[in-house]
Amino acid sequence: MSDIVNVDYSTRIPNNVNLTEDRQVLRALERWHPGYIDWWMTMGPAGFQEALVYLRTAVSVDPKGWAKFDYIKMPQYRWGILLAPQEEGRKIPSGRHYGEPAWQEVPGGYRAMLRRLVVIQGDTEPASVEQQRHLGKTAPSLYDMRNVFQVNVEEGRHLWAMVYILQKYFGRDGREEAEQLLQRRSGDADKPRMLGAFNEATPDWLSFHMFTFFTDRDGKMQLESLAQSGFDPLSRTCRFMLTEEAHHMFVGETGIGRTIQRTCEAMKEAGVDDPGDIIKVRDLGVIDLPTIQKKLNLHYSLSLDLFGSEVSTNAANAFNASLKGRFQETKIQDDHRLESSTYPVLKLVGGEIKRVDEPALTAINMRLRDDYTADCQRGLDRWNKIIDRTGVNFRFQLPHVAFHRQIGEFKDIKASPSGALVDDASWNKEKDKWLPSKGDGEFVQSLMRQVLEPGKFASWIAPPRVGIDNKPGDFEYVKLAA
Ligand code: BYC
Ligand code: FE
Ligand code: FE
Repeated sequence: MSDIVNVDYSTRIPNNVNLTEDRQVLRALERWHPGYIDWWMTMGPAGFQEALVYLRTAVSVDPKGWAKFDYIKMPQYRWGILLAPQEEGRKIPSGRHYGEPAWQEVPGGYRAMLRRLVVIQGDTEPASVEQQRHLGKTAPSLYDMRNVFQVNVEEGRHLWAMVYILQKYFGRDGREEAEQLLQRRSGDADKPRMLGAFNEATPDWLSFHMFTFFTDRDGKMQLESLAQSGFDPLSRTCRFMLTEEAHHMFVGETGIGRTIQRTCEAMKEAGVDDPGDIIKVRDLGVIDLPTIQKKLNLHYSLSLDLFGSEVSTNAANAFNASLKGRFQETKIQDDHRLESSTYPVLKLVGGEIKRVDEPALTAINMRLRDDYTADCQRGLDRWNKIIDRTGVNFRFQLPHVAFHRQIGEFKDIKASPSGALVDDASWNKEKDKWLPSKGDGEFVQSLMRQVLEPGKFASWIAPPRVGIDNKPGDFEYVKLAA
Protein backbone atom coordinates (compact mmCIF):
# COMPACT_ATOMS: atom_id res chain seq x y z
CA MET A 1 0.00 0.00 0.00
CA SER A 2 2.94 2.28 0.58
CA ASP A 3 2.95 3.50 -3.01
CA ILE A 4 -0.62 4.77 -2.88
CA VAL A 5 -0.41 8.50 -2.49
CA ASN A 6 -3.49 9.67 -4.37
CA VAL A 7 -6.70 10.34 -2.59
CA ASP A 8 -9.96 8.51 -3.18
CA TYR A 9 -12.67 11.12 -3.83
CA SER A 10 -15.42 8.59 -4.67
CA THR A 11 -16.57 8.30 -1.05
CA ARG A 12 -18.18 11.21 0.74
CA ILE A 13 -15.06 11.46 2.85
CA PRO A 14 -11.95 11.75 0.68
CA ASN A 15 -9.24 9.46 1.98
CA ASN A 16 -6.14 7.47 1.27
CA VAL A 17 -6.87 4.84 3.88
CA ASN A 18 -9.12 2.67 1.73
CA LEU A 19 -12.36 3.55 3.52
CA THR A 20 -14.50 1.88 0.83
CA GLU A 21 -13.24 -1.44 2.17
CA ASP A 22 -13.48 -0.40 5.81
CA ARG A 23 -17.27 -0.09 5.94
CA GLN A 24 -17.56 0.08 9.70
CA VAL A 25 -15.22 3.02 10.07
CA LEU A 26 -16.68 4.71 6.98
CA ARG A 27 -20.15 4.43 8.54
CA ALA A 28 -18.95 5.77 11.88
CA LEU A 29 -17.35 8.75 10.14
CA GLU A 30 -20.46 9.33 8.02
CA ARG A 31 -22.54 9.36 11.16
CA TRP A 32 -20.18 11.90 12.72
CA HIS A 33 -20.16 14.11 9.59
CA PRO A 34 -23.51 15.95 10.08
CA GLY A 35 -22.54 16.95 13.61
CA TYR A 36 -19.27 18.26 12.27
CA ILE A 37 -21.04 20.33 9.60
CA ASP A 38 -23.41 21.66 12.26
CA TRP A 39 -20.43 22.64 14.36
CA TRP A 40 -18.73 24.28 11.35
CA MET A 41 -21.87 26.26 10.46
CA THR A 42 -22.36 27.54 14.02
CA MET A 43 -18.74 27.87 15.18
CA GLY A 44 -16.80 28.33 11.92
CA PRO A 45 -16.06 31.67 10.18
CA ALA A 46 -19.02 33.94 10.98
CA GLY A 47 -20.67 35.57 7.99
CA PHE A 48 -18.63 33.97 5.21
CA GLN A 49 -20.10 30.52 4.70
CA GLU A 50 -21.49 31.53 1.30
CA ALA A 51 -18.36 33.28 0.06
CA LEU A 52 -16.18 31.71 -2.64
CA VAL A 53 -12.70 31.36 -1.22
CA TYR A 54 -9.56 30.54 -3.18
CA LEU A 55 -8.47 27.54 -1.11
CA ARG A 56 -6.00 24.75 -1.45
CA THR A 57 -7.27 21.23 -0.96
CA ALA A 58 -5.05 18.21 -0.45
CA VAL A 59 -5.39 15.82 -3.37
CA SER A 60 -2.41 13.61 -2.65
CA VAL A 61 0.14 13.07 0.07
CA ASP A 62 3.05 13.24 -2.34
CA PRO A 63 5.25 16.05 -0.99
CA LYS A 64 5.98 17.21 -4.54
CA GLY A 65 2.41 18.08 -5.46
CA TRP A 66 -0.18 17.44 -2.84
CA ALA A 67 -2.48 20.40 -3.18
CA LYS A 68 -4.71 22.04 -5.74
CA PHE A 69 -6.18 25.55 -5.58
CA ASP A 70 -9.72 26.55 -6.51
CA TYR A 71 -12.66 28.73 -5.49
CA ILE A 72 -14.87 26.89 -3.05
CA LYS A 73 -17.49 27.65 -0.43
CA MET A 74 -16.02 26.64 2.91
CA PRO A 75 -18.83 24.29 4.00
CA GLN A 76 -18.15 22.37 0.78
CA TYR A 77 -14.46 21.91 1.53
CA ARG A 78 -13.55 18.22 1.11
CA TRP A 79 -12.33 17.42 4.60
CA GLY A 80 -10.54 14.13 4.25
CA ILE A 81 -8.44 11.50 5.96
CA LEU A 82 -4.88 11.70 4.73
CA LEU A 83 -1.99 9.72 6.14
CA ALA A 84 1.60 9.97 4.97
CA PRO A 85 2.63 6.79 3.12
CA GLN A 86 3.55 3.85 5.30
CA GLU A 87 7.28 3.47 5.65
CA GLU A 88 8.26 -0.10 4.86
CA GLY A 89 9.80 -1.77 7.90
CA ARG A 90 9.55 1.28 10.17
CA LYS A 91 11.06 0.67 13.60
CA ILE A 92 10.02 2.35 16.84
CA PRO A 93 12.48 5.23 17.21
CA SER A 94 12.55 5.72 21.00
CA GLY A 95 11.49 4.61 24.45
CA ARG A 96 11.28 1.20 26.03
CA HIS A 97 10.27 -0.38 22.69
CA TYR A 98 13.10 1.19 20.73
CA GLY A 99 13.97 -0.90 17.67
CA GLU A 100 10.81 -3.04 17.67
CA PRO A 101 8.61 -2.96 14.54
CA ALA A 102 6.17 -0.01 14.67
CA TRP A 103 2.69 -0.97 15.90
CA GLN A 104 -0.16 -1.09 13.42
CA GLU A 105 -2.70 -1.64 16.20
CA VAL A 106 -3.06 0.07 19.58
CA PRO A 107 -0.78 -1.61 22.11
CA GLY A 108 -3.20 -2.90 24.76
CA GLY A 109 -1.39 -1.65 27.85
CA TYR A 110 -1.10 1.90 26.56
CA ARG A 111 -4.62 2.36 25.30
CA ALA A 112 -5.75 5.00 27.81
CA MET A 113 -2.54 7.01 27.58
CA LEU A 114 -2.65 7.01 23.80
CA ARG A 115 -6.30 7.98 23.68
CA ARG A 116 -5.64 10.93 25.98
CA LEU A 117 -2.88 12.23 23.69
CA VAL A 118 -5.09 11.91 20.61
CA VAL A 119 -8.03 13.61 22.35
CA ILE A 120 -5.90 16.53 23.56
CA GLN A 121 -4.42 16.98 20.11
CA GLY A 122 -7.89 16.77 18.54
CA ASP A 123 -9.39 19.26 20.98
CA THR A 124 -7.04 22.08 20.03
CA GLU A 125 -7.98 21.99 16.33
CA PRO A 126 -11.66 23.03 16.51
CA ALA A 127 -10.80 25.30 19.44
CA SER A 128 -8.63 27.48 17.22
CA VAL A 129 -11.39 27.74 14.60
CA GLU A 130 -13.77 28.91 17.34
CA GLN A 131 -11.24 31.46 18.55
CA GLN A 132 -10.80 32.89 15.06
CA ARG A 133 -14.39 32.90 13.88
CA HIS A 134 -14.92 36.66 13.87
CA LEU A 135 -11.74 37.70 12.11
CA GLY A 136 -13.21 37.78 8.60
CA LYS A 137 -15.16 40.91 9.54
CA THR A 138 -11.98 42.87 10.17
CA ALA A 139 -9.66 41.33 7.58
CA PRO A 140 -7.04 43.88 6.42
CA SER A 141 -7.27 42.53 2.84
CA LEU A 142 -8.83 39.76 0.78
CA TYR A 143 -5.42 38.06 0.78
CA ASP A 144 -5.38 37.94 4.58
CA MET A 145 -9.03 36.94 4.74
CA ARG A 146 -8.28 33.97 2.52
CA ASN A 147 -5.37 32.99 4.73
CA VAL A 148 -7.41 32.83 7.93
CA PHE A 149 -10.04 30.75 6.13
CA GLN A 150 -7.36 28.41 4.78
CA VAL A 151 -5.99 27.93 8.27
CA ASN A 152 -9.53 27.31 9.56
CA VAL A 153 -10.47 24.60 7.04
CA GLU A 154 -7.15 22.86 7.66
CA GLU A 155 -7.62 22.94 11.43
CA GLY A 156 -11.01 21.39 10.68
CA ARG A 157 -9.20 18.69 8.71
CA HIS A 158 -6.83 18.14 11.63
CA LEU A 159 -9.88 17.42 13.77
CA TRP A 160 -10.94 14.82 11.17
CA ALA A 161 -7.46 13.34 11.34
CA MET A 162 -7.75 12.71 15.09
CA VAL A 163 -11.37 11.60 14.84
CA TYR A 164 -10.37 8.97 12.29
CA ILE A 165 -7.81 7.57 14.75
CA LEU A 166 -10.44 7.56 17.51
CA GLN A 167 -13.14 5.92 15.37
CA LYS A 168 -10.90 3.33 13.80
CA TYR A 169 -8.80 2.27 16.76
CA PHE A 170 -10.72 3.07 19.94
CA GLY A 171 -14.18 1.58 19.34
CA ARG A 172 -16.99 2.84 21.51
CA ASP A 173 -14.76 5.03 23.69
CA GLY A 174 -13.37 6.59 20.55
CA ARG A 175 -16.85 7.38 19.22
CA GLU A 176 -17.78 9.03 22.50
CA GLU A 177 -14.61 11.12 22.50
CA ALA A 178 -15.31 12.12 18.88
CA GLU A 179 -18.73 13.38 19.98
CA GLN A 180 -17.21 15.31 22.87
CA LEU A 181 -14.79 17.04 20.52
CA LEU A 182 -17.82 18.69 18.91
CA GLN A 183 -19.37 19.62 22.27
CA ARG A 184 -16.63 21.55 24.06
CA ARG A 185 -16.29 25.25 23.20
CA SER A 186 -13.38 27.65 23.45
CA GLY A 187 -13.81 29.96 26.44
CA ASP A 188 -17.03 28.31 27.64
CA ALA A 189 -17.39 28.38 31.44
CA ASP A 190 -19.08 24.95 31.63
CA LYS A 191 -17.42 22.98 28.84
CA PRO A 192 -14.18 24.70 27.90
CA ARG A 193 -11.52 23.36 25.55
CA MET A 194 -8.88 21.29 27.31
CA LEU A 195 -5.73 23.44 27.22
CA GLY A 196 -5.29 26.98 28.53
CA ALA A 197 -4.27 28.93 25.44
CA PHE A 198 -7.24 27.56 23.50
CA ASN A 199 -9.70 29.29 25.79
CA GLU A 200 -8.18 32.75 25.27
CA ALA A 201 -9.77 35.22 22.86
CA THR A 202 -8.24 36.04 19.47
CA PRO A 203 -9.76 39.52 19.28
CA ASP A 204 -7.74 41.12 16.49
CA TRP A 205 -5.39 40.35 13.62
CA LEU A 206 -2.23 41.07 15.58
CA SER A 207 -3.37 38.36 18.00
CA PHE A 208 -4.20 36.04 15.11
CA HIS A 209 -0.75 36.41 13.58
CA MET A 210 0.91 35.96 16.99
CA PHE A 211 -1.26 32.90 17.57
CA THR A 212 -0.29 31.30 14.27
CA PHE A 213 3.36 32.14 14.90
CA PHE A 214 3.55 30.95 18.52
CA THR A 215 0.65 28.60 19.18
CA ASP A 216 0.54 26.83 15.82
CA ARG A 217 4.27 26.37 16.36
CA ASP A 218 3.49 24.51 19.58
CA GLY A 219 1.24 22.46 17.30
CA LYS A 220 4.17 21.83 15.02
CA MET A 221 6.37 20.67 17.91
CA GLN A 222 3.70 18.43 19.43
CA LEU A 223 2.99 16.93 16.01
CA GLU A 224 6.72 16.37 15.50
CA SER A 225 6.77 14.54 18.82
CA LEU A 226 3.71 12.41 17.92
CA ALA A 227 5.15 11.79 14.43
CA GLN A 228 7.80 9.77 16.30
CA SER A 229 5.13 7.59 17.90
CA GLY A 230 5.55 3.84 17.88
CA PHE A 231 1.85 3.70 16.96
CA ASP A 232 2.29 3.96 13.23
CA PRO A 233 -1.14 5.32 12.17
CA LEU A 234 -0.66 8.26 14.54
CA SER A 235 2.84 8.88 13.24
CA ARG A 236 1.63 8.85 9.62
CA THR A 237 -1.31 11.16 10.37
CA CYS A 238 0.92 13.68 12.12
CA ARG A 239 3.52 13.60 9.36
CA PHE A 240 0.95 14.71 6.83
CA MET A 241 -0.54 17.33 9.19
CA LEU A 242 2.92 18.89 9.43
CA THR A 243 2.90 19.72 5.71
CA GLU A 244 -0.26 21.79 6.27
CA GLU A 245 1.10 23.27 9.49
CA ALA A 246 3.95 24.91 7.61
CA HIS A 247 1.48 27.30 5.95
CA HIS A 248 -0.01 28.29 9.32
CA MET A 249 3.39 29.37 10.55
CA PHE A 250 4.04 31.16 7.30
CA VAL A 251 0.83 33.14 7.86
CA GLY A 252 1.97 34.10 11.36
CA GLU A 253 5.55 34.97 10.56
CA THR A 254 4.80 36.99 7.44
CA GLY A 255 1.74 38.58 9.05
CA ILE A 256 3.85 39.99 11.87
CA GLY A 257 6.73 40.72 9.47
CA ARG A 258 4.44 42.80 7.25
CA THR A 259 3.07 44.63 10.29
CA ILE A 260 6.60 45.50 11.44
CA GLN A 261 7.56 46.53 7.92
CA ARG A 262 4.62 48.91 7.65
CA THR A 263 5.29 50.45 11.07
CA CYS A 264 8.96 51.07 10.34
CA GLU A 265 8.26 52.46 6.86
CA ALA A 266 5.63 54.84 8.22
CA MET A 267 8.02 56.02 10.95
CA LYS A 268 10.75 56.67 8.41
CA GLU A 269 8.43 58.52 6.02
CA ALA A 270 7.16 60.73 8.84
CA GLY A 271 10.58 61.27 10.37
CA VAL A 272 9.63 59.65 13.69
CA ASP A 273 12.87 58.23 15.08
CA ASP A 274 11.91 57.10 18.56
CA PRO A 275 10.01 53.77 18.52
CA GLY A 276 8.93 54.57 22.09
CA ASP A 277 7.06 57.72 21.03
CA ILE A 278 3.85 55.77 20.98
CA ILE A 279 1.53 58.71 20.44
CA LYS A 280 3.34 59.88 17.32
CA VAL A 281 3.66 56.36 15.91
CA ARG A 282 0.02 55.52 16.52
CA ASP A 283 -1.01 58.75 14.83
CA LEU A 284 0.42 57.28 11.64
CA GLY A 285 -2.20 54.54 11.65
CA VAL A 286 0.31 51.80 12.39
CA ILE A 287 1.01 49.62 15.43
CA ASP A 288 3.94 50.81 17.55
CA LEU A 289 6.74 48.28 18.08
CA PRO A 290 6.47 48.23 21.92
CA THR A 291 2.83 47.10 21.61
CA ILE A 292 3.90 44.35 19.21
CA GLN A 293 6.52 43.29 21.79
CA LYS A 294 3.81 43.13 24.48
CA LYS A 295 1.59 40.93 22.29
CA LEU A 296 4.61 38.76 21.64
CA ASN A 297 5.22 38.44 25.41
CA LEU A 298 1.61 37.37 25.89
CA HIS A 299 1.43 34.77 23.14
CA TYR A 300 4.86 33.28 23.80
CA SER A 301 4.11 32.82 27.50
CA LEU A 302 0.65 31.34 26.83
CA SER A 303 2.21 28.95 24.32
CA LEU A 304 4.98 27.86 26.72
CA ASP A 305 2.21 26.67 29.04
CA LEU A 306 1.12 24.23 26.31
CA PHE A 307 4.25 22.16 26.85
CA GLY A 308 3.06 21.13 30.33
CA SER A 309 5.34 21.03 33.38
CA GLU A 310 9.11 21.13 32.98
CA VAL A 311 9.32 18.00 35.08
CA SER A 312 6.51 15.62 34.22
CA THR A 313 5.85 11.95 34.89
CA ASN A 314 3.09 12.01 32.23
CA ALA A 315 5.69 12.97 29.67
CA ALA A 316 8.18 10.41 30.96
CA ASN A 317 5.52 7.69 30.75
CA ALA A 318 4.49 8.62 27.22
CA PHE A 319 8.10 8.66 26.00
CA ASN A 320 8.97 5.49 27.85
CA ALA A 321 5.93 3.77 26.37
CA SER A 322 7.21 4.81 22.92
CA LEU A 323 3.99 6.76 22.29
CA LYS A 324 5.86 9.98 21.57
CA GLY A 325 9.44 10.92 20.83
CA ARG A 326 11.65 13.96 20.81
CA PHE A 327 11.88 16.55 18.04
CA GLN A 328 13.73 14.85 15.17
CA GLU A 329 14.29 11.77 17.31
CA THR A 330 15.84 9.75 14.49
CA LYS A 331 18.56 12.37 13.97
CA ILE A 332 19.65 12.39 17.63
CA GLN A 333 22.78 10.35 18.45
CA ASP A 334 22.11 8.61 21.76
CA ASP A 335 20.48 5.47 23.17
CA HIS A 336 16.92 6.81 22.49
CA ARG A 337 15.79 5.29 25.80
CA LEU A 338 17.10 7.95 28.17
CA GLU A 339 17.21 5.57 31.11
CA SER A 340 20.30 7.12 32.66
CA SER A 341 20.89 10.52 31.05
CA THR A 342 20.02 13.94 32.43
CA TYR A 343 18.76 17.19 30.96
CA PRO A 344 19.18 20.72 32.40
CA VAL A 345 15.97 22.38 33.56
CA LEU A 346 15.39 25.87 34.96
CA LYS A 347 13.73 25.54 38.35
CA LEU A 348 12.84 27.62 41.34
CA VAL A 349 15.28 26.68 44.12
CA GLY A 350 15.14 28.52 47.42
CA GLY A 351 13.55 31.56 45.80
CA GLU A 352 16.01 31.71 42.92
CA ILE A 353 15.87 30.56 39.32
CA LYS A 354 18.53 27.88 38.93
CA ARG A 355 19.62 25.37 36.32
CA VAL A 356 19.21 21.84 37.69
CA ASP A 357 20.02 18.51 36.02
CA GLU A 358 16.92 16.33 35.95
CA PRO A 359 16.48 12.78 34.66
CA ALA A 360 16.12 13.21 30.89
CA LEU A 361 12.95 11.11 30.89
CA THR A 362 10.99 13.41 33.16
CA ALA A 363 12.40 16.44 31.33
CA ILE A 364 10.90 15.42 27.97
CA ASN A 365 8.48 18.39 27.90
CA MET A 366 11.35 20.73 28.72
CA ARG A 367 13.48 19.41 25.90
CA LEU A 368 10.68 19.88 23.35
CA ARG A 369 10.07 23.36 24.73
CA ASP A 370 13.74 24.27 24.34
CA ASP A 371 13.61 23.16 20.70
CA TYR A 372 10.48 25.28 20.36
CA THR A 373 12.17 28.34 21.85
CA ALA A 374 15.06 28.00 19.42
CA ASP A 375 12.60 27.79 16.52
CA CYS A 376 10.76 30.91 17.78
CA GLN A 377 14.05 32.77 18.16
CA ARG A 378 14.92 32.18 14.50
CA GLY A 379 11.64 33.85 13.55
CA LEU A 380 12.39 36.81 15.83
CA ASP A 381 15.82 37.15 14.23
CA ARG A 382 14.14 37.49 10.83
CA TRP A 383 11.74 40.12 12.22
CA ASN A 384 14.67 42.03 13.67
CA LYS A 385 16.35 42.02 10.27
CA ILE A 386 13.27 43.71 8.81
CA ILE A 387 13.62 46.45 11.44
CA ASP A 388 17.38 46.76 10.83
CA ARG A 389 16.89 47.20 7.10
CA THR A 390 14.65 50.22 7.68
CA GLY A 391 17.17 51.78 10.08
CA VAL A 392 14.77 51.95 13.02
CA ASN A 393 16.48 51.26 16.34
CA PHE A 394 14.53 48.48 18.07
CA ARG A 395 14.86 44.73 18.74
CA PHE A 396 12.29 42.12 19.64
CA GLN A 397 13.16 39.71 22.41
CA LEU A 398 11.59 36.55 23.75
CA PRO A 399 10.68 37.05 27.40
CA HIS A 400 12.24 34.80 30.05
CA VAL A 401 10.52 31.42 30.51
CA ALA A 402 9.56 32.38 34.07
CA PHE A 403 7.53 35.34 32.82
CA HIS A 404 3.71 35.18 33.07
CA ARG A 405 3.31 31.44 33.50
CA GLN A 406 0.23 29.47 34.54
CA ILE A 407 1.69 25.96 34.28
CA GLY A 408 4.84 24.42 35.72
CA GLU A 409 7.74 25.61 37.91
CA PHE A 410 6.98 29.32 37.74
CA LYS A 411 3.22 29.37 38.03
CA ASP A 412 3.23 30.66 41.61
CA ILE A 413 5.76 33.45 41.23
CA LYS A 414 5.92 36.70 39.28
CA ALA A 415 8.86 37.52 37.06
CA SER A 416 9.73 40.36 34.71
CA PRO A 417 10.33 39.68 31.00
CA SER A 418 14.04 39.58 31.76
CA GLY A 419 13.53 36.93 34.44
CA ALA A 420 13.89 38.99 37.64
CA LEU A 421 11.58 37.82 40.40
CA VAL A 422 9.23 40.62 41.45
CA ASP A 423 6.64 41.02 44.20
CA ASP A 424 2.93 41.50 43.58
CA ALA A 425 3.10 45.24 44.09
CA SER A 426 5.72 45.78 41.40
CA TRP A 427 4.03 43.30 39.09
CA ASN A 428 0.82 45.28 39.31
CA LYS A 429 2.70 48.50 38.76
CA GLU A 430 4.67 47.25 35.76
CA LYS A 431 2.42 44.74 34.08
CA ASP A 432 0.94 47.18 31.58
CA LYS A 433 4.48 47.70 30.26
CA TRP A 434 4.96 43.96 29.81
CA LEU A 435 1.59 42.72 28.58
CA PRO A 436 -1.01 44.41 26.36
CA SER A 437 -3.09 46.81 28.43
CA LYS A 438 -6.76 47.56 27.93
CA GLY A 439 -5.76 50.73 26.12
CA ASP A 440 -3.39 48.82 23.80
CA GLY A 441 -6.20 46.43 22.96
CA GLU A 442 -8.56 49.29 22.19
CA PHE A 443 -5.98 50.99 19.99
CA VAL A 444 -5.28 47.82 17.99
CA GLN A 445 -9.02 47.22 17.73
CA SER A 446 -9.50 50.75 16.35
CA LEU A 447 -7.27 49.87 13.38
CA MET A 448 -9.16 46.70 12.56
CA ARG A 449 -11.23 47.76 9.57
CA GLN A 450 -12.23 45.38 6.83
CA VAL A 451 -10.66 46.08 3.43
CA LEU A 452 -12.43 44.37 0.53
CA GLU A 453 -10.94 45.96 -2.57
CA PRO A 454 -8.63 43.45 -4.30
CA GLY A 455 -4.98 44.46 -3.94
CA LYS A 456 -5.66 47.00 -1.16
CA PHE A 457 -4.44 46.68 2.44
CA ALA A 458 -5.33 48.28 5.78
CA SER A 459 -3.05 51.10 6.97
CA TRP A 460 -1.19 48.96 9.50
CA ILE A 461 0.07 46.10 7.33
CA ALA A 462 2.29 45.93 4.22
CA PRO A 463 1.28 43.85 1.19
CA PRO A 464 2.89 40.40 0.88
CA ARG A 465 5.89 40.04 -1.41
CA VAL A 466 4.22 37.31 -3.47
CA GLY A 467 0.66 36.12 -3.79
CA ILE A 468 -0.75 32.75 -2.81
CA ASP A 469 -0.30 30.24 -5.67
CA ASN A 470 1.71 32.99 -7.41
CA LYS A 471 -1.38 35.07 -8.04
CA PRO A 472 -0.93 38.77 -8.94
CA GLY A 473 -1.28 41.51 -6.30
CA ASP A 474 -4.87 42.43 -7.19
CA PHE A 475 -6.16 38.86 -7.27
CA GLU A 476 -9.65 38.44 -5.78
CA TYR A 477 -8.90 35.78 -3.16
CA VAL A 478 -12.41 35.89 -1.73
CA LYS A 479 -15.60 36.54 -3.72
CA LEU A 480 -18.23 37.62 -1.26
CA ALA A 481 -21.77 36.36 -1.68
CA ALA A 482 -23.86 38.96 -3.53
N1 BYC B 1 -3.66 23.68 30.08
O1 BYC B 1 2.55 16.40 33.43
P1 BYC B 1 1.99 17.68 32.95
C1 BYC B 1 -2.06 22.42 18.15
C2 BYC B 1 -2.52 19.32 32.60
S1 BYC B 1 -1.34 22.66 19.67
C3 BYC B 1 -4.44 22.88 30.84
O2 BYC B 1 2.58 18.92 33.41
P2 BYC B 1 1.90 16.65 30.29
C4 BYC B 1 -2.71 23.59 17.52
C5 BYC B 1 -2.27 17.96 31.99
O3 BYC B 1 -3.26 17.62 31.04
C6 BYC B 1 -0.70 21.07 20.15
N2 BYC B 1 -4.02 21.75 31.44
O4 BYC B 1 2.00 17.77 31.38
C7 BYC B 1 -2.17 24.85 17.60
C8 BYC B 1 -2.26 17.08 33.19
O5 BYC B 1 -3.59 16.80 33.56
P3 BYC B 1 -3.99 15.38 34.23
C9 BYC B 1 -1.73 20.20 20.89
C10 BYC B 1 -2.73 21.41 31.27
O6 BYC B 1 0.69 15.86 30.48
C11 BYC B 1 -2.83 25.91 17.01
C12 BYC B 1 -1.65 17.96 34.27
O7 BYC B 1 -1.84 19.31 33.82
N3 BYC B 1 -1.22 18.86 21.08
O8 BYC B 1 -2.01 21.37 17.62
O9 BYC B 1 3.19 15.98 30.09
C13 BYC B 1 -4.00 25.72 16.31
C14 BYC B 1 -0.18 17.70 34.47
O10 BYC B 1 0.44 17.70 33.21
C15 BYC B 1 -1.85 22.16 30.50
C16 BYC B 1 -0.71 18.37 22.22
O11 BYC B 1 -0.66 19.04 23.22
C17 BYC B 1 -2.36 23.35 29.89
N4 BYC B 1 -1.58 24.15 29.14
O12 BYC B 1 1.86 17.63 29.03
C18 BYC B 1 -4.55 24.44 16.24
C19 BYC B 1 -0.19 16.97 22.18
N5 BYC B 1 -0.63 21.58 30.53
O13 BYC B 1 -3.59 14.31 33.26
C20 BYC B 1 -3.89 23.37 16.81
C21 BYC B 1 -0.82 16.05 23.17
C22 BYC B 1 -0.75 20.49 31.28
O14 BYC B 1 -3.20 15.33 35.50
N6 BYC B 1 -0.66 16.48 24.55
N7 BYC B 1 -2.02 20.37 31.73
O15 BYC B 1 -5.47 15.50 34.41
C23 BYC B 1 0.42 16.21 25.31
O16 BYC B 1 1.37 15.64 24.83
C24 BYC B 1 0.40 16.63 26.76
O17 BYC B 1 -0.85 16.37 27.26
C25 BYC B 1 0.75 18.11 27.03
C26 BYC B 1 0.83 18.30 28.59
C27 BYC B 1 2.06 18.44 26.35
C28 BYC B 1 -0.33 19.05 26.59
FE1 FE C 1 -3.75 21.87 13.47
FE1 FE D 1 -2.19 24.89 12.64
